[in-house]
Amino acid sequence: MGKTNFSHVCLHIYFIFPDMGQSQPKPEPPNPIFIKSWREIKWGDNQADLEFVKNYKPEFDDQTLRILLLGPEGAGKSSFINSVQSVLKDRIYSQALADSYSAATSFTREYITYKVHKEGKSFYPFVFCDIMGLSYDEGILEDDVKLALRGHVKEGYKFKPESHLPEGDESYEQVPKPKHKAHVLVYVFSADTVECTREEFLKKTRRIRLDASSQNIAQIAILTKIDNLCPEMKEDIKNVYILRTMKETMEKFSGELGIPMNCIFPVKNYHEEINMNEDINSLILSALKHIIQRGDDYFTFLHSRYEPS
Ligand SMILES: Nc1nc2c(ncn2[C@@H]2O[C@H](COP(=O)(O)OP(=O)(O)OP(=O)(O)O)[C@@H](O)[C@H]2O)c(=O)[nH]1
Ligand SMILES: [Mg+2]
Repeated sequence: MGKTNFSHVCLHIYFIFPDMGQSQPKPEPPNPIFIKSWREIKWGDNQADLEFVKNYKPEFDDQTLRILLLGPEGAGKSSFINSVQSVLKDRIYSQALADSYSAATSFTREYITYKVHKEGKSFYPFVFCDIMGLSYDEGILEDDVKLALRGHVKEGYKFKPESHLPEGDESYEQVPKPKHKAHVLVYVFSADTVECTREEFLKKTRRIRLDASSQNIAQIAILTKIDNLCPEMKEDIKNVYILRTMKETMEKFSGELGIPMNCIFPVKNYHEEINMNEDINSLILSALKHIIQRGDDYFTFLHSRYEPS
């Protein structure tokens, strides 16, 4: 009794001043919200990308890039078409009807091709084909997507979830012209539901992907609704390439559909805004530029193929 217990005193001091003595490196939290920026984007500086799109001309005369959008019901396909038009017109534009009611069934049912107006009587050399949404049980049939890719579906055809467009139907194009075939297939998925995409649905999409690949059609994916992914993104979409959750979502999507990461582009569509926003434009233009470049590569491929005489 009365003796000072040295180790007891040290322990006491340690609890009061835990950092005393040699400083320990602080361990990283296991799942940091932010990571190192991994894709370069010049926020708000859109002039170069805008010029690229405005000056784009296919090398081979008379060609128009046909961009077919495919994705789940309510993923934002029609909204993406509107967003592209808005960026190019520099004002909110909504030609393709988007639905704000529910995503239970596809709002877009017809096969509609949207030209993008440039100035005067001229149009951009690319068009967007909006089709009915894909679903694991209803929605557009896999066979109808394959027909659309090959240019067999005539403008205005109303897709039926119960039966595919039969050969001989008045909406069936017997001998499609090359310009009616899809040159780029764009998968449109909503970033906030990628996690819960059902296996049946993924299988269907993978089969379509294989079919498109067998025809060498260029393929790109866009992930919409990034603003719904997490509060940090809602606050500022410039966080897109530093948020861990966004990268993980893209990696998951890439793994499940076999689409390389450098073909996946996160976007936020214009859906509630009444004014243009340069950051939203940056992401839309980044996606659009890559869609055009991929499509153009496909044109080059078509023209450089060896044709036995
Ligand atoms: N928060 C948010 N909502 C979006 C975004 N894009 C689209 N939406 C909303 O999502 C809903 C569905 O959008 P649509 O463009 O109609 O989707 P769709 O893929 O064309 O749907 P279907 O034609 O039914 O297959 C609408 O209420 C849009 O306003 C986005 O980037 N962020
Ligand atoms: Mg639609």
